[in-house]
Amino acid sequence: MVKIIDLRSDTVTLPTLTMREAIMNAPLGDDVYQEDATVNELQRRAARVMGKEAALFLPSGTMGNLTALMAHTQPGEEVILEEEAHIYYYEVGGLARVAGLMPKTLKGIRGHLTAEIVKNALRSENIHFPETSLVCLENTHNRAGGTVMPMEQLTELGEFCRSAGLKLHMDGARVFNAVVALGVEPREIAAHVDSVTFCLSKGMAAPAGSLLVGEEAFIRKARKMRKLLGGGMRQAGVLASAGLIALEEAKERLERDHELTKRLAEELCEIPQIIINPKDVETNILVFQIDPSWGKAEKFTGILKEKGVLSGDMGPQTVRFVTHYQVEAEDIPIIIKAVQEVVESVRYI
Ligand code: TLP
Repeated sequence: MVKIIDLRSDTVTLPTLTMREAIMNAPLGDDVYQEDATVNELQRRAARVMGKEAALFLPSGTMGNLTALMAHTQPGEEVILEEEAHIYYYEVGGLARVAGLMPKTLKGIRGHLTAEIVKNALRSENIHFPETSLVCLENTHNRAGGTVMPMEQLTELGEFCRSAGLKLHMDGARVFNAVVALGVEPREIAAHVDSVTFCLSKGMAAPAGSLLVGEEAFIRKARKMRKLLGGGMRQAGVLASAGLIALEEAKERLERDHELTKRLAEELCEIPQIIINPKDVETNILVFQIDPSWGKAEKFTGILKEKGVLSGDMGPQTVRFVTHYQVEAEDIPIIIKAVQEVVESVRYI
């Protein structure tokens, strides 16, 4: 049987053996009463790791972001986001439909906003304008290709938002990839923002769950918003137990994922019709272009799938490969060979 190599996303990761054991043995309770010892422990740990006062466990990154938006704002306010931010692009418009917010999108540098970009977009006080109350960042940035926000840029933006009275939320679904790539502590990143969401279910390999961290009063509000959204889970320690393991185990694994992605990029750039600069690859997401003379990304991913490699198309010419726990070093030559065959196959079609 041919092994399927799934590069569609790091969300496809399966839990490790230690996680499965932890799930079996987790002390449980009703988390809506805040009586699940494992959830409480995970929340304490997440807050400590991020250097914030409190944390809240949620079923998904999408709900974590929406909960944060609702806890930071009032309906009718304006929120500033990068134009390809996951919150804007991939969260079903929840910010408008559910939170009642008006998005203002700005183009970042490799997905990342700067203090200057935000400053130039702010409008003066005027009876005609909505209140702008929140700025959202994404670190690492998914659609930009797993790019890491440079620390200096983050520091400046954090300072600017504080001085302008704007709250700053980070969609840190893959913030641990940024931590590993930058060689910093998570709290050094979190220190510049009011809140961060991070996912346990991507490169961290837990089956489900995200955390939202911030100040105590903010998290209290967020807990109510999570309930409103239907995210108050009961014996959620079943999931949180795997999350606790993820926090301990993930760092080494993410480092390896980044190395594999780099190797993939270095080999892919040798293949005619594939446009990628390996220097642009910073973490576990690899975004590349297919030369239009070859055909469309959709055709490329379709033929690649027949060869046992699953990937995603992100635009007419854009393909995404994501490495993760279930991708092995020995898969790299298999992936490269499959891509070579796909590129060459077109001549015969
Ligand atoms: N991203 C998924 C898809 O939704 C596109 C993926 O395969 O990459 N923020 C960022 C930056 C994300 O990449 C994702 C998931 C989320 C939030 C949402 O997390 P979940 O899937 O847990 O709701």
